[in-house]
Amino acid sequence: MPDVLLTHGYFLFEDEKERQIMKPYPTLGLLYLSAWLRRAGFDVEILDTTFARREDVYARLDAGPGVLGIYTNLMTRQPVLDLIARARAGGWTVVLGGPEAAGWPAEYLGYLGHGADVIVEGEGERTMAELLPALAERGPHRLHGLAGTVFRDEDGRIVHNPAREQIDDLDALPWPDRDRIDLQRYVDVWREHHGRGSVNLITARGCPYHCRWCSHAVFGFTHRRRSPRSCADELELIRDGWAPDQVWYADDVFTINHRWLFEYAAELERRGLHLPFETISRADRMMKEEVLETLAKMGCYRIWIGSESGSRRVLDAMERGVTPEQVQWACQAAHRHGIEVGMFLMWGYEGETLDDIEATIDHVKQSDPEVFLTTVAYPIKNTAYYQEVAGRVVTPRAWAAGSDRDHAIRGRHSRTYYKHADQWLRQEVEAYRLTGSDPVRSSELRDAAARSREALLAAAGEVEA
Ligand code: B12
Ligand code: SF4
Repeated sequence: MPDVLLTHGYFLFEDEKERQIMKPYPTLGLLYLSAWLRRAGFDVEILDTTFARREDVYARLDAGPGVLGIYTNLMTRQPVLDLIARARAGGWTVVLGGPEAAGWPAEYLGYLGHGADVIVEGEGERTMAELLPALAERGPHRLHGLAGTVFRDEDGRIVHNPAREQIDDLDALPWPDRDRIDLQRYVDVWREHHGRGSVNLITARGCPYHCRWCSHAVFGFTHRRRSPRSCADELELIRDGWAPDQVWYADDVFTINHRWLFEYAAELERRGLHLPFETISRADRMMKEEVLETLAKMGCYRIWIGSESGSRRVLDAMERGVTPEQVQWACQAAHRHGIEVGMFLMWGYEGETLDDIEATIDHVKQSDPEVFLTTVAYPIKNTAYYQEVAGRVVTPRAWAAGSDRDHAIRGRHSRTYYKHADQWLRQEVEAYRLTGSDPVRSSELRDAAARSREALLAAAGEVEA
């Protein structure tokens, strides 16, 4: 039996939508954790659920108890709860980490009266390395003083230990244990479905910005970077080990530090290391031609920009710190350098009016992204947005059956309203794009957009629960 079995609750084949998207990546957090613990001398096994069936995972759990560590995020609550129940029934000690469990400690520790034993808040590496021997010596109910943990004492009371200090020097971290899972399968799935195999890596941890709806549960508001050399070394290892056609830098804001970006680009060039990639950033951290030029040279073929709204008023309410004009400039600059733009948009943030929706539609036309994804705002536990609307948050399902994504906000427009907003946006933008090339289709789409707008107005009286 290993000292710890690490797993997560993401089952790709169980989720119809995820199967359609078919862009799986392994959970880097677990791979980092494994690498750190193994270097410290622990025996670690990873049970990667992405391509697994539940029965196989249950069979592994039934094979004998030990310490089970589970990564949690807001999409995997139900499978994680099932894993906890199964593991506890089989005598496992269950430790949870990741952004979700930290937001709901009482629920995860108390689920059905036999929830998880310990929750690790924040970075997992150092906490877990202390926790494993502590569990062996003291058991799960006497962990007082073990920084970064939440647990139940012998009387069932929840004890929050002090926060764990973060790792200053990210270069001191061993690289993620990619060879302990079947990473090739991820690359192959990507290649089969999208023509290009892809691997994820991160060059930094944490984001110092304060967008009110964004979860900072793991890294707080810090920002720490790895050295360009270390990142380039890891990229070489990825290239040599799995030969992907591209990579995805899963950073929060890839272009946050321009000096680092230029140094990293120079390092890659010096080594002749050129792997196409996509990544995400903020428009205000892209406001230099040189940044886009550098990204293009490095192989960036698509940049995702968190645009959220075309209304300055709404962006200010979100404390986003970016203007629509900056986003438009960044999109145009990306296009000038042959980089595609992906855009994230959010409907229904506090205070959004019909004028703001119109502004967003206009903004998307001006920005002209190749792809844009929309979502209706949902307050994630422990964010500033959640605190602001907490009194109006309605959960349509029992906690164990839902997720933070289901959170409705009493008094806000209905989902139908936002569905019409979405159609209106898509039709209007497509009509605009086709104005010159296909005027007939463009005019049909404009009519459809007008009907969507009317449908939205008709639904304006309906509100969420
Ligand atoms: C990359 C990413 C994605 C990728 C893929 C995820 C993947 N498999 O890599 C994609 C684009 C698909 C994605 C989608 C979504 N994501 Co996302 N994503 C991220 C992002 C930017 C990086 C994840 C990462 O690699 N982090 C680096 C590693 C090192 O950190 P870590 O995973 O947190 O692990 C550390 C600790 O958590 C802890 N730890 C982790 N596991 C364990 C286990 C144990 C036992 C222990 C003790 C400790 C521990 O130790 C690790 C090392 O220190 C994070 C933000 C972030 N910076 O972390 C958001 C984030 C995880 N995503 C988030 C959200 C909301 C989503 C979506 C719901 C968005 C949407 N509207 O669709 C979807 C859900 C998708 C899904 N099916 O799960 C939220 C989650 C909030 C929450 N409370 O759960 C985050 C935190 C973003 C945010 N700031 O709000 N995401
Ligand atoms: S949304 Fe992006 S920029 Fe804003 S706080 Fe979150 S990670 Fe940082």
